[in-house]
Amino acid sequence: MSVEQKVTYCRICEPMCGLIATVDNDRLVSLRPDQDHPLSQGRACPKGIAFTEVQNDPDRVLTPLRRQPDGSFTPVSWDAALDDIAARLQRVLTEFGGDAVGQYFGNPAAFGYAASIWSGFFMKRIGANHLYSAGSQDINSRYVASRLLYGAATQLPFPDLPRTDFLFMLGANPLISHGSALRAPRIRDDLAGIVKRGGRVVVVDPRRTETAAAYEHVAVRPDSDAWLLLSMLHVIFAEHLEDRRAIAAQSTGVDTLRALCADFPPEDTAARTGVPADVLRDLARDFTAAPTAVAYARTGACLGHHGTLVSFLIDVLNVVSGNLDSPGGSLMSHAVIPLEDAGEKTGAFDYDTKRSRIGNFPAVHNTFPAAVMADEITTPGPGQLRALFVLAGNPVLSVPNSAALDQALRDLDLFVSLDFYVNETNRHAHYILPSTTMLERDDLPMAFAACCPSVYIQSTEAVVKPYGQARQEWEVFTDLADRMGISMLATGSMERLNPVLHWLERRGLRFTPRRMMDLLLRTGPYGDRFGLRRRGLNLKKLKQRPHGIMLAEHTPHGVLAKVVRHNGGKVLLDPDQIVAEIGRLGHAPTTSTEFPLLAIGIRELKSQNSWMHNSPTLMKGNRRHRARINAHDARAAGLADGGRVRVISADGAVETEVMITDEVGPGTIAIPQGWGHRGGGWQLANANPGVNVNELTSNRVEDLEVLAGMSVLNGVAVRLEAVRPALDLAAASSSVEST
Ligand SMILES: Nc1nc2c(c(=O)[nH]1)N[C@H]1C(S)=C(S)[C@@H](COP(=O)(O)OP(=O)(O)OC[C@H]3O[C@@H](n4cnc5c(=O)[nH]c(N)nc54)[C@H](O)[C@@H]3O)O[C@H]1N2
Ligand SMILES: Nc1nc2c(c(=O)[nH]1)N[C@H]1C(S)=C(S)[C@@H](COP(=O)(O)OP(=O)(O)OC[C@H]3O[C@@H](n4cnc5c(=O)[nH]c(N)nc54)[C@H](O)[C@@H]3O)O[C@H]1N2
Ligand code: SF4
Ligand SMILES: [Mo]
Repeated sequence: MSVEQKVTYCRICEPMCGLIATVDNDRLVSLRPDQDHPLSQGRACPKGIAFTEVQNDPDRVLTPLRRQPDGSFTPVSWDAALDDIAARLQRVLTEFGGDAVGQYFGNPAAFGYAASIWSGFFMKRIGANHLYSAGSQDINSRYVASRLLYGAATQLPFPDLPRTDFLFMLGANPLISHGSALRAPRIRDDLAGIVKRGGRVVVVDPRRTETAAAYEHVAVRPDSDAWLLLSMLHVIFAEHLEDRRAIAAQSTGVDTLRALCADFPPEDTAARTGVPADVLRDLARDFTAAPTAVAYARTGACLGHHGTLVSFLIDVLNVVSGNLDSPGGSLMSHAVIPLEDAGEKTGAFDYDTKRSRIGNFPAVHNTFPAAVMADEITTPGPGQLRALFVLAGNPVLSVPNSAALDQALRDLDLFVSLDFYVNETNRHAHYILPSTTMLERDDLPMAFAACCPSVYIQSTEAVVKPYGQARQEWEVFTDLADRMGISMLATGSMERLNPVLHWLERRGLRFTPRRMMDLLLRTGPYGDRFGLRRRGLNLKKLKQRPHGIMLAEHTPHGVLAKVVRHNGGKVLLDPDQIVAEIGRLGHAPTTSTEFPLLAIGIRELKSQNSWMHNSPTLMKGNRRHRARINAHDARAAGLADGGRVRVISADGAVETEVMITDEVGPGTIAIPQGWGHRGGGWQLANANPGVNVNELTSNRVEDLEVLAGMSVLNGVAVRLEAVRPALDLAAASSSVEST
């Protein structure tokens, strides 16, 4: 076989940029941006290009591994691994039932349709009650806000970037993250375009981030956004700036909301938010006066003590200013493959239909807060978690109080990881099952692809065969079900598909994730309806157009009444949960004399959460873990730039390097997340480990956000201590000895 060029797309993060893979004899040689991709148009970031080094990483896990009593791993055959896992899982199920079994679903799993759907079916089939995901460290609060507002958790409004005149962005840094719950591969150009058209981009962030520095920055104190947004709404209502027609047409409950906002004049909240009242008043006036405007928020809004409320209020701003579901405002998410819609109908995205054993948190999408996972493992009694699958996750670095989880994982009767690295989490697993990379599987866009200002779809085939013995995750779950003598599809949400299953079976065909997606695509809004719509889509047609198909330049607006699932198609502005949450504001002081500063996280351009620190290209240039500290706080703690600091919270302490900067104001410290490596496998990452910021965060039930069980990862109260340089210590001890 000769060298080939294969068209594909990146699935590391949400823009899903187009890539061209150069492949030689089924080995990946390189990746480059796809000039012909309608959305990314020849753009990709360093991570996408460096994925070649992940694909070809000599540290990759390429055979099933079994952990030995001494903690080392030995290669075993797939048959040996799966036979043993099936038998042990069956034993746990027989003795304790599904209440003792669970899965943690990591972030990369959300980028492949097959793994997420099939693992979900498997867990449902065996009645696994302990489902967790990266979502409780990321976006579940946003989902709950949508559930309350629209009755549809997966309805995620997003900014119409190409047409807006005013982007009000809170807790997002898209010049580095490339956008989240938003698919805009050329977001740098989109933001520049707003200003070029005479519009404004305002960034509310405690740190003067790359995005804030490029546009207008409003520096806010960490974890105070709820007060800031309530004050903006206060001004809008008090000064009668609201769009009454839009409010009446689109929503119910405005009177209660207006009354609640009355208690938050900006003069009262300025001390907490750090935003002067006149700045905030001007912001409210300018936002409502702009011809079109949109409020958008991401993780910085979701990871504080009131993440659901903050996400909720962002959408409320869009409603009351007349900018929801309209061009240049916020558009309702719109999927070409209506997977979310199917899930909403079958209860896959339910809220609060059950509660966690530890902490009594409402299930979000049938998952509980990952923060309680450690206690679920170690707390005896009915429902104790004993068998856990971790699918594409590294919760020991990503979940609060990682030390507790790191310890608890050792107690599991069965711990299986599906991954291609030995990381900080699965080093405790009984088995690590080598998974395919994104380039070794076919794919179709999922979830956040529906948050795109244009309607676009692309499919990809695998560009290389699985290396070594790597297998797709969905096949592993099918294999396990076969070994356990169960049909994954027979029950629960799949019942509706039974006639299709039987039809396939009669023809000797197996129902696969791909067939399911084809079915959804063909019966969806752009589908060919099995020939009834001649120009409609099916997977075969997508395959013939590898750069994807642009279906409409602009995502439809004016769809609200159709997509809102409750309340006669109207947005609910005063759900009980939100009224109660506003009542809870203001009680807990976030800092104290013992812990006077607030810590927030940082995402870095050349990291992807915890899993790309083994790429030599991304780690070039003396990259290291450093905390960003204001000169004022550094001086108070006796810290020097380049020196070492000990950051101490009520829950733990980490030691890292000091970087003195005015990016953060006094009282705020910013620490990169995703570091603290000591996985068995990734050697380069281990050699430059950094520290795990989640040793500072809390998994105590009373410290989690109430409505979605979100981990509180921003606004963590800490104090700083100088770590004396080794030289000083030596000098000190020798002086002690000489006296
Ligand atoms: N303090 C703090 N903590 C945070 C955050 C924060 O801002 N601050 N952010 C949070 C956020 S937003 C997220 S999403 C979470 C992420 O948390 P996790 O999802 O738990 O962790 P990741 O670091 O993304 O690790 C993903 C793992 O999946 C593996 N992997 C990659 N691709 C594939 C694949 O195709 N198949 C399989 N089977 N495995 C694969 C990688 O090797 C890696 O081991 O972290 C959260 N934690
Ligand atoms: N290069 C790179 N890209 C990534 C990732 C990565 O690790 N590296 N991770 C991916 C993942 S999993 C996700 S979920 C997305 C996230 O996408 P984004 O949310 O856009 O990413 P962040 O850079 O974490 O932006 C959050 C911002 O919130 C700010 N912030 C912190 N606390 C507060 C607060 O209390 N109030 C306000 N208003 N702001 C606050 C932070 O300073 C930060 O600038 O990025 C994705 N893209
Ligand atoms: S921005 Fe995200 S999707 Fe695009 S190339 Fe980089 S990692 Fe891949
Ligand atoms: Mo995330």
